[in-house]
Parts: sequence; C-alpha cells; structure tokens
Amino acid sequence: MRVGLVGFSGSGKSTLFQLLTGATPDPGKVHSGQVGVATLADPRLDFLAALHTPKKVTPATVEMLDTPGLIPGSHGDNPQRLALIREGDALLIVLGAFAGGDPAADLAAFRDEMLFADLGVVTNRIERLEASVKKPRPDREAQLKELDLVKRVHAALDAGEPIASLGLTDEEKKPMRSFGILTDKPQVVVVNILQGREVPASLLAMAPDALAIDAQLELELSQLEDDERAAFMADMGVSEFGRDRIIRKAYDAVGIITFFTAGEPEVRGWNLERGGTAVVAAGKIHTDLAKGFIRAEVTAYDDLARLGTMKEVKAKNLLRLEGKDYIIKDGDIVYFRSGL
Ligand SMILES: Nc1nc2c(ncn2[C@@H]2O[C@H](COP(=O)(O)OP(=O)(O)O)[C@@H](O)[C@H]2O)c(=O)[nH]1
Ligand SMILES: [Mg+2]
Repeated sequence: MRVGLVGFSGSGKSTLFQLLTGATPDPGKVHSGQVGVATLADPRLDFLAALHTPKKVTPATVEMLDTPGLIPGSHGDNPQRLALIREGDALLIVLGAFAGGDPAADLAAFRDEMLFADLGVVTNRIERLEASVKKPRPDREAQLKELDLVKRVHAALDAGEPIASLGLTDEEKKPMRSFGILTDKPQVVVVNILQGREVPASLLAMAPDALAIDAQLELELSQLEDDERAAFMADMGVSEFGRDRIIRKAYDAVGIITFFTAGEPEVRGWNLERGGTAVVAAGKIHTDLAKGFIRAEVTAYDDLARLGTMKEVKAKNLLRLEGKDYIIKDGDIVYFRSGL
C-alpha cells in the first residue's frame, strides 16, 4: 500500500516526504521516485503498550513515494512524469502556498494534468482494442466488453467528470486498475503554507478536507532537542503538528485498517485491506497462521479501553471466538489459534 506525493515541482513534496518518513531525499532517486516509510501515530497502540509492557512495540506503517512533480505549462512531458504514480493506491497532492501563489488554481491545474494524462492512456487502450477485436480471437467477447467500458470512461474524462460518477462495479474496475487511472485514486490535499496563515476559502471550496502544514518549519522543529523545540513552538505560536494528521489521513485513504496483536513479547499494529477476513489477517502475520487457522480470538479495542483489563473483557463475555470469514474491524485486537 503506497501513497504518492504529487504536485508541482517546488511545492514542498520532498520537504514533506522527509518530515513524514524521516528519510533524507536523495537527489539520485528523484526520477525513479523515492520510497520511505511513515509510521502511524496511534493512541490505541500506546494504550496497549502501557497495558502489556512488551519488549517491543511496532506501529502500523504506510509507504510514501516522493515524486519529481510536474512542471507548470510543460503539458507535453507531464503524462510521462505522472506515470510514476500510476501504481500508487492514493495520492497526496501537495500545494505550495508558502511563497504566495494560489493553491486553488494549482489544484485545478494539477487535476487537469491528471485528466489529460488519463485521457492519453485511455485513448491508447481504445485504439489497441479496436485493432484487436477485428481479428478472430478467443477473448474477443471480453475485449468488446472492455472496449465498451473504456469508451464510457473516455467520455466521462472528456466531459471532465469523475470516473466515480460511472458507478462501475468492482469487476469493471479491474482492467482500469491495471492501467493505473489517476483521476479515480483517493486524494488527500495538503497545503504547504506559512505558519499562522489561513487556507484560502477558494481552496476549501474545492477540497473541504484539505490539511494545512508549514512543512519546512515543522521539519526544522522536528530536528531540535525537546526543550529547544518547546521554546521555539511557543515563540512561533505552534501548538500542534500537522504531520501525524497527514499520515493518518493518507493511511485511511489507501483503504487499510489496523488490527492489533498484543502480548508480552510484542504489541503491534498490522495493516489489512478494509473488508479483509480473519484468515487473510492471519496470513499478514505468517503464512502458517493462515494455513493452520483454527479460530481468531477477538476483542474490540473500545471494549478493552472501557473495561481496562482483558480479565474484565472476558468476564463480560466480550472476547469473541471468530471463524475464517469474520470481517476484521479497525481496532480489533486478535489472537490467532493455529494448528501448525
Ligand atoms: N518557507 C518555506 N519554504 C519551503 C516550505 N516547503 C518547502 N520549502 C522550500 O521550497 C523549496 C522546494 O521544496 P521541495 O520540498 O524540494 O519541493 P518539491 O520540488 O515539491 O520536492 C526548498 O527550497 C524548500 O526548502 C515551507 O513550508 N516554507
Ligand atoms: Mg522534490
């Protein structure tokens, strides 16, 4: 599961990438894209760690991909530049507003670039399919179906409508995913803006959930010693950091949830695709746990937090025994019984 940091060049993507992942941007990796890992801050994990005092605490993570970014006005090259993010599961669109500029106009321009790039990809696909269905071939029926679908997608893109408006089924979305349609990916909008400045209303009208951060300032603060940082924060009027909120939002956008395993050796948060079953969750930990799956012993985090101890949870019959097909919920604390 990977989040692509995208936007125009100079908007602060690499600065934000460093803040989110702790990795130093490597100029040598700019064109291939640099991957870093962002750790999810989660008060639930802290609670479980305090309860179990384990040897090791391992938070859930999500991968971030720093990309070179688009050059404004460089229409011809931009589809190529955007190809890097076709494999991302969600897009974190970074808008630079720290040196003036109009983030709403930038967002509109960036969305147009994505639309333009998608139109190119879809047009190619239509041409290839049209040539292919002229020949007799075993999968002609399937190709005709895909051609019909891709033409509908093309019409939507051409009209500037989101692909979501077509109401495609999961089955129909599969071929689309294989060529990495950008405009259909979940988006998180981040405005890189000087501390204390208001996010323009024009941007909020386009992206009501946009998050604001002063990436450069927050990066500098994160590199200070604790006491120094507190003094600077007071000076600058900074009371909270944007970093953790951005990681959380990006994590949610890629469509994953967290389940926990908790014991004396380790308390750990694990990623699972939303809607995943207990046996799939077991497989995230170890293939043997899935192969030998007997049952999952599940406690909802909220029940444990409310009651305070596993003993109380058991006394209230809130430790549930679930089978392979149980759909894991965000915050479930799970112990897997396996015959292997
Ligand atoms: N003042 C200020 N400068 C920033 C901020 N974010 C990035 N910059 C500067 O803008 C330039 C481009 O940032 P960078 O992260 O490399 O942008 P990218 O091209 O999107 O990766 C660098 O010189 C950064 O130091 C910010 O929040 N405030
Ligand atoms: Mg960069």
